[in-house]
Amino acid sequence: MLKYMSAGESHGKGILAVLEGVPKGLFICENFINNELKRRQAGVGRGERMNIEDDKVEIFSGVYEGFSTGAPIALIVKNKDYRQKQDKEYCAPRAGHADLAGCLKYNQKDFYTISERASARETVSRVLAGSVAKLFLKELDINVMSRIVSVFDESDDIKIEKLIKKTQQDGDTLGGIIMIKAQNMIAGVGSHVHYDRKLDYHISSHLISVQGIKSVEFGIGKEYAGLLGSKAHDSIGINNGKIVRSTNQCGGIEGGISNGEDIVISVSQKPIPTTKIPQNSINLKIGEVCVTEYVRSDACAVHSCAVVCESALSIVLMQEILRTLGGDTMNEVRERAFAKRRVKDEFFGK
Ligand code: EPS
Repeated sequence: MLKYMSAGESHGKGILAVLEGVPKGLFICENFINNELKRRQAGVGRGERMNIEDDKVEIFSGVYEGFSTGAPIALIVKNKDYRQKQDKEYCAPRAGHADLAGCLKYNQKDFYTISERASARETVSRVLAGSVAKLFLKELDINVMSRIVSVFDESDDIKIEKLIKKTQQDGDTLGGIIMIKAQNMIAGVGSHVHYDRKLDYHISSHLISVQGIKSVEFGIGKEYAGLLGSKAHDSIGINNGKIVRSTNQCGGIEGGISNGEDIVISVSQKPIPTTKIPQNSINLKIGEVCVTEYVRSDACAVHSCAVVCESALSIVLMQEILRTLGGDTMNEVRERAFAKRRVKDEFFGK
């Protein structure tokens, strides 16, 4: 079973990812990981921090001569903007951020340590682990990608860019909708037998845990609610002796199990709570109303979030494929994946 843990604070020494359960013999391509980290840093609307950082992976453990050894893989990105001491007080919580809820949880009046961990800088860890998962999926010919559907009320790329730049100048922030897809998925991953073995249970819980994500939809998602049962589902047919589906409205998962179609998911990201425009708050130390103080942030992180969501989906797919197939080495996993694919491809014989 694959296990993933993240650690690190936004302005601490760095961000870490630990992956336990990676089969032996997976090629861990450092250039690929660094390229994914670069993709996460890019995108219009990003704040000044991205001009400071140049995220690069340090492979700490679990890799020998470029290949996974079967031991836990620890990956580190060191923060350039590492600050040892904070004299400032952080007492005016931002609505929509973890500031207030975190202070109530720990009964503290300064939210510095809360926001340090809640920060979207943590998504570096998702991309570190997600890059390894993507390399694993590529070995099984599964490709994970994403696309920006919309930002605020715009869906045209050029208009989106203009809108983000204008909003950034105005001191406000934006969210949007992202579509994520896994192509050439193996059928039969996940299970209908228990809630916590359903593939969509794992995918949705990972994606909703990405900073700012407020909804996760599979296939046509909430559009289902407005359709008749006779029109809503992807009819089952046969062509040249192979099972075919007319459409993929369900997004590749039925009954918690992958059905072999592409996995298609849409997520929405809320606008970032840190705005240059001051917002109403209260000073937690003195108990009086005040306005929020601006701290450096992004105006829009939808493009970056798309890369993070690809990573989150990849981690879950790797985890659930390994749960279904098992295997100590990549050779074993490849053989079992091939055998699993044959079930659908040769369902009615060759
Ligand atoms: C981020 C790093 C952070 C923020 C942003 C994402 O750096 P800093 O706080 O030093 O500017 O730019 O985090 C948030 C949007 C947030 O809400 O915390 C990153 O590396 O992606």
